[in-house]
Amino acid sequence: LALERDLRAAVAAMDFELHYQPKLRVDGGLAGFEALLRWRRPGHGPVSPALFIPLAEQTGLIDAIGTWVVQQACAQMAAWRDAGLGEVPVAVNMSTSQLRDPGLVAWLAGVRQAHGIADGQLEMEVTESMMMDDPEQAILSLEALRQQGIHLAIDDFGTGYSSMGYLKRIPVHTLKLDRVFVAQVDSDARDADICAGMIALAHQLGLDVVAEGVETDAQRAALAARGCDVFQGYLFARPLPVAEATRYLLACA
Ligand code: G
Ligand code: G
Ligand code: MN
Ligand code: NA
Repeated sequence: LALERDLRAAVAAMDFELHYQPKLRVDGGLAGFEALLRWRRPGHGPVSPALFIPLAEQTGLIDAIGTWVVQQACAQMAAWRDAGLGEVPVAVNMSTSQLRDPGLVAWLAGVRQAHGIADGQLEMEVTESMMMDDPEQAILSLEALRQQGIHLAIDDFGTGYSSMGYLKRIPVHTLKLDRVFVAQVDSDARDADICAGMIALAHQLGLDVVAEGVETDAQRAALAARGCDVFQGYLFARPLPVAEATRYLLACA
């Protein structure tokens, strides 16, 4: 396939970029960035990771991509720190095959050490469905990551298949409320109740809650009223190229 051929070429040249989307606390302070992969396919323009990540997973290209993403994110955190912009937490998205790699924990410790990344500063987002393939193995992997100082979040929370029984055993710090619940939190009483319930549940379990896809101030206010800790979405900023993310940090300082 032409798409696969072009993706292989992009991986060979590591012709990708990370964009950084801010996450803000209730008080407006920066909680960190989510790193999101971007690929400009020659002759076609930007291709959504929602399209090429599944292809990368099928073809095994994801391992090289995932390695690059972590190294790139850590190098950027170090660059911001060295520029006097502070230690900014960065979250990367993980694929199932990365989580299954028995060498992941040791490799990550090496990358963090090489860039001097402190405990808790590198975050990893995993989805519920990733964990449900093999929950026992996933719980062990996540526990090892957590013990190594990686901050863990469940992405797209509420859209997967995880049972409440696993939730109490999954060693994560943060739940990210999927944007399907956020979209009408200010206008649909059931969505508002679902968000309130998920936030209360997370807090009961000692987890922070990040709302994804916050696009309006009414959504932000409705979530804040229900105790949401952190907000991410176009209301604040789109995923930003490095230069813009750096300007964003300078404006925060
Ligand atoms: O940025 P965008 O909304 O287009 O991302 C679409 C999907 O691609 C999201 O589900 C996001 O989690 C995923 N994604 C973005 N960057 C990465 C990445 O570096 N690795 C993996 N595995 N998924 C990513
Ligand atoms: O699955 P994951 O949460 O990693 O996906 C994040 C995706 O959501 C990114 O592709 C990002 O571009 C997108 N995104 C971020 N903020 C918003 C928003 O406010 N609205 C919408 N529709 N998408 C968003
Ligand atoms: Mn994510
Ligand atoms: Na999500």
